[in-house]
Amino acid sequence: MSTAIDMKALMLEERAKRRAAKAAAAPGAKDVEAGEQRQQQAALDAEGSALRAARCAIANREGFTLASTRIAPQRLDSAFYIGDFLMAAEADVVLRCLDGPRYAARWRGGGRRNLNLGGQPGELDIKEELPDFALALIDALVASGAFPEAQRPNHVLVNDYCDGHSGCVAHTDGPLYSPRVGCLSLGGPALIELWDDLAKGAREDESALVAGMLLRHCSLHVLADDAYTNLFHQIRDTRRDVITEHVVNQAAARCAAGDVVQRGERRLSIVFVHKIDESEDGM
Ligand SMILES: O=C(O)CCC(=O)C(=O)O
Repeated sequence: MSTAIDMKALMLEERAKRRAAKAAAAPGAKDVEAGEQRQQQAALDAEGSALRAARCAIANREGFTLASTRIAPQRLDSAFYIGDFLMAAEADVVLRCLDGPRYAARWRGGGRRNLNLGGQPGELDIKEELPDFALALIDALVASGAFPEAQRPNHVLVNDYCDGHSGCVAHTDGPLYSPRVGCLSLGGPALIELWDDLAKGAREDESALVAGMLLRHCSLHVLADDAYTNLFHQIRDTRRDVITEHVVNQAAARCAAGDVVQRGERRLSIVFVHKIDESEDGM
């Protein structure tokens, strides 16, 4: 048996150990990517906080009243359309925050994908704090009178219609929420229709079509009380919306009967509601 030390083998072994230690210490591609995403998210969070600190334009506008944006008398006295609820730069911040790394894995769906902020609709006790960019919008909704303080929105659903044609079937937003929904539109335009009879709506019987509203970039529409509870809203699956005399916000949305309005490549709606918890519904 030889007891001589194999110096070459020892040296090779030592080199291999050093190489392994160096590789373990060097950040891998995944770590670099995670680090970059953390930095990007921190920058977006700062933008969201700045948006909140600055208060959105609408919240600062003197003399603004929600009543002045009511779209029509009678059945629609509880529906409102505000064409310039946000400034374009404010909308950009909101879009960037929604497109940031924090939510990348949370979007669900395809042509119309969605994201819940503030827990799931059925969860009455709020499980998730809302981010600053959403709180900035909520502050503006309350400051503008779109929501009373007692019904401050605590749940946000974001729809991203990213295929240029998807819509949503006729529905009401249901009894889980206070009877008031505020919906901020970003991106391309779309026509929303309000029907007072679901079956007639499905048959396209226009006697049940109460109104249409063209929803433009940066606009807010609010459906409250009767319009929230009793009217069904839908957005057609189409690439072009036809403006008819039923469209009641023509002046505010800069359109006229007979126009055909092309959808954009992408439209987002940010839907604000106040989930009613047990202490509020008396159960
Ligand atoms: O996209 C919209 O403007 C409407 C969305 C909607 O009705 C909903 O998410 O319940």
